[in-house]
Amino acid sequence: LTLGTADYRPTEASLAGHQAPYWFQGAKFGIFIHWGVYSVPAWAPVGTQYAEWYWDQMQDPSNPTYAHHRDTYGADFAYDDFIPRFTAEKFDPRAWVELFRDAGAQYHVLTSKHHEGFALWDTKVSDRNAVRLGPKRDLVRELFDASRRYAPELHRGLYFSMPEWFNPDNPWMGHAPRNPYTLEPVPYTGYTAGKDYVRDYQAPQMLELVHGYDPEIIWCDIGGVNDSLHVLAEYFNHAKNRARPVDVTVNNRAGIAFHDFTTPEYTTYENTVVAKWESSRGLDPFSYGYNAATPDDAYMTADEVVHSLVDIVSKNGNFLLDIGPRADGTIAQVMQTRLREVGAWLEVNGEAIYDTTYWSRMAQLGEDLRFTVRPGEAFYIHSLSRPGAKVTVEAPVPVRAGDKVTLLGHDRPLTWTVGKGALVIDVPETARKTGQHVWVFKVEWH
Ligand code: FUL
Repeated sequence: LTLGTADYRPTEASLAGHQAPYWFQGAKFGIFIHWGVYSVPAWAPVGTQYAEWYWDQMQDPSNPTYAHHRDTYGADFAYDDFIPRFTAEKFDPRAWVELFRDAGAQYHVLTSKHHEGFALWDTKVSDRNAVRLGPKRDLVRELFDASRRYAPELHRGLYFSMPEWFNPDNPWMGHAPRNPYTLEPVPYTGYTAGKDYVRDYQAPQMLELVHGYDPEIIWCDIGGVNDSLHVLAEYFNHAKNRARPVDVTVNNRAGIAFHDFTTPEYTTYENTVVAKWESSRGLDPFSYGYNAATPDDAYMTADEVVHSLVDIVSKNGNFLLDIGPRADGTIAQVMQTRLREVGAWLEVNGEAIYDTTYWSRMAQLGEDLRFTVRPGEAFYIHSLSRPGAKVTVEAPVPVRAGDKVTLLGHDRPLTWTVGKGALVIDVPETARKTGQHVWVFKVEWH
C-alpha cells in the first residue's frame, strides 16, 4: 500500500503547490561557498564586484582585469590554463563542515558549477569537471559525505548556474571563448561542442545532481533558457517519493515564474516580506569568490554579520553568508575567525533566531531595536547597540503581569514596567557591561 500525495507535474500550476519547507523557514542562517577555477586568479579590483567574474572581466579592455591578467600571466595564458592550478590539495571537507556548524549555520550551499562552466562533480555529460581535470576529485560528493557524517544536523544545498558564459552551444548569453588580446578562438577545455544546450547538457546535469547527490536546496542562478518545469517536478517527486522523504527547496532563478523563495543579493528588503526570502552576500564586501587583493580589515566584522542576521530574520528572511575558499581548499583565517565569532554569539542567542518568526513590527523605527517571536513561548527584543540603563519598547507590546524578562546570557530576571502600553526594562549595570554585537531581551510568556 502506498500512501502519499500525487506527483508534481511539469506545469507552473502544479509546482505552485510547493513551498519553502519548515526547516528552511526556521534555519535562518546558511553558508554559501563560491569555489571554482576563479579561485586560482582570485582577483578583482578592490572595491568592485565580483572576483568569480574574472573570466568575463578579463575579456573587457576597459576592465582592470584585462591588463592585470596580461601583466601577471601573459597574453597567451588562457583562463582554462588556470584549471591545473585548481588543485584542492588541502581540501578538508570535514574541517569545512565543522566550521559551518561552529558558525551556527543550519545549511550550506556550494557552487556545483558557476558561469565558467567548470563542474565540481562527476558529470557524465562533459569532461569539463573536477574529476577529469584540476583536482581529479568529486568535490561535491566529498563535501556532502563529510557533511552527512560529521555535521548531520546541517542541510545541504547546491548552487547551479543555468547559463555558461563561453559554452559554444549556449544559445543565450553564451559564445565560444576567445583570447581577449588577439581575439583568436581558444578551446573550451573538456567540452565537446554540438549539443542541444538545455536538452543534452543543462537539464541532464541538474538531474545528475538531484539523483546522485540529493541536495535539499537547488540554488539556481541567472535563469535564461531552461527545462526547469520538468527538472523541478522531477526534483520534488524524487525527494518526496524516497523511502525517507525529504523536504527540498528551490530559489527564484531557475528561469521560470515558480519559486519557493526570492534572493536579494548584497541587499535586503526594507520591511517584512511574508513570502519566504533569503539574502546573500560575501564576507568580502564586494565578492563571493575569493579575492586575494582584499585586505583582512575590509571583511565584514562579526558585529556587521550579527546585525545583518538579526535585521534579516526580523523581516522573515534567511541570511546566506558567503565565503570564498582558496584554490587549494584552505579557508582564509579571517573568514574562519569571523564565522566562529558569529557562532559564539548564536550559541548564547540562537533561541531568538532559529525557528522564530517575525512580529507585527520588524523594528522600532529610528532605534536600534528588532523583534522576533517564538509563537506561544516568547517575544524577543534585539538591541543592535549596547543598551543603556533602560530599554523602552513602544506600545503595544505583548507582555502581561507575571511574564519573566531576561537578557540572554544572564541568569537573573530583570525588573520591568508597562506604562501606557510601552514596556520599560531596567538593565542592570552588570548586564550592560557584558555581551557584544546584539543584546537580546526575552519576554517569556507564562
Ligand atoms: C550572481 C552571480 O553572477 C554571482 O557571481 C554570484 O554567484 C551571485 C550569488 O549570483 O548572479
